[in-house]
Amino acid sequence: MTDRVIRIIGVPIDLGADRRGVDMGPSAIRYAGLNARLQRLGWQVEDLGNLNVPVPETREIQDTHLKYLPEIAKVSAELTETVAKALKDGVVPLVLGGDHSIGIGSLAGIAAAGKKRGLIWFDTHGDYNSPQTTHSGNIHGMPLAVANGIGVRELTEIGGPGKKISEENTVIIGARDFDLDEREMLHRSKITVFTMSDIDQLGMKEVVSRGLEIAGRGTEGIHVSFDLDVIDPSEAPGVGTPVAGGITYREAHLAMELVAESGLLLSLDMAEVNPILDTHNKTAELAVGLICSAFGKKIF
Ligand code: B3U
Ligand code: MN
Ligand code: MN
Repeated sequence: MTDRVIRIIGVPIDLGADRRGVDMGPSAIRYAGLNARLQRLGWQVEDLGNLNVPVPETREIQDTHLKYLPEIAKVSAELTETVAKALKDGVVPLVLGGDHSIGIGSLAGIAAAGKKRGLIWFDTHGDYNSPQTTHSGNIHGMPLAVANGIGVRELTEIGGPGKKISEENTVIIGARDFDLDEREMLHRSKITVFTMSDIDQLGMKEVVSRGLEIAGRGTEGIHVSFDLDVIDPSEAPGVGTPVAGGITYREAHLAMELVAESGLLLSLDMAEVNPILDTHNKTAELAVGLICSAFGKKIF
């Protein structure tokens, strides 16, 4: 693995979420020792620093169904180019959020680079809202829908027209909180959803194995987009929107270890770390631990 390079791309954005604080996620994750820990695993690390993201105080909300749309569209377009370039350069993009609107640029970048990849989306939420179904108007509740061509053109056409994911190769794991119409839309899609109930019944190992099989079928590999709020708030308190009943610390690591073992992982997002709600950087440290597990760290 020593010849392989991870390129870190920080996106300090909280415009897609109601609560301020996730803009500090990239800083907290780096502070938790990300770069050195990846190097110790034998990776070469190139840290690009952070993309330029405006702060909400300097902007006004124009559309309450799509808060900060122009700003998020601009950041997403820049992220799209940065991810596409990383893939063309043959390195592994690691995108640090920031709120989960970062998924728009990551997936558009992968598609723009001409890669057919499966997707595993670890999240409490479906992130499958449209401007019509959203209750919050927050774009971090929409990135998966946007990637599937649902929503306004300012977002869906970033990186070129058309869908950025293949529904048949897309899997959500850990879901437990949907908006009603969002749930309906997901039911109508070909996206596979493994809820917390599925994890309770089947176990994380089986759920991730099935997920990898679905995401890996006929693709060159997979992208993993990991929203830290999928983990139970008792173990990951520092997230934008904590919801009780999440996966455990060990289940999260098991999932990442299985992803690493599959050899399919080609790019990764880590989203929604909120240092303001965290205790002693616990959630950011967990994020780094999970990134390391995904990139090959073994206990023994
Ligand atoms: N579905 C809700 C809640 C939510 C989505 N993503 C997060 N929260 N982090 C919404 O606002 O769309
Ligand atoms: Mn999310
Ligand atoms: Mn979430």
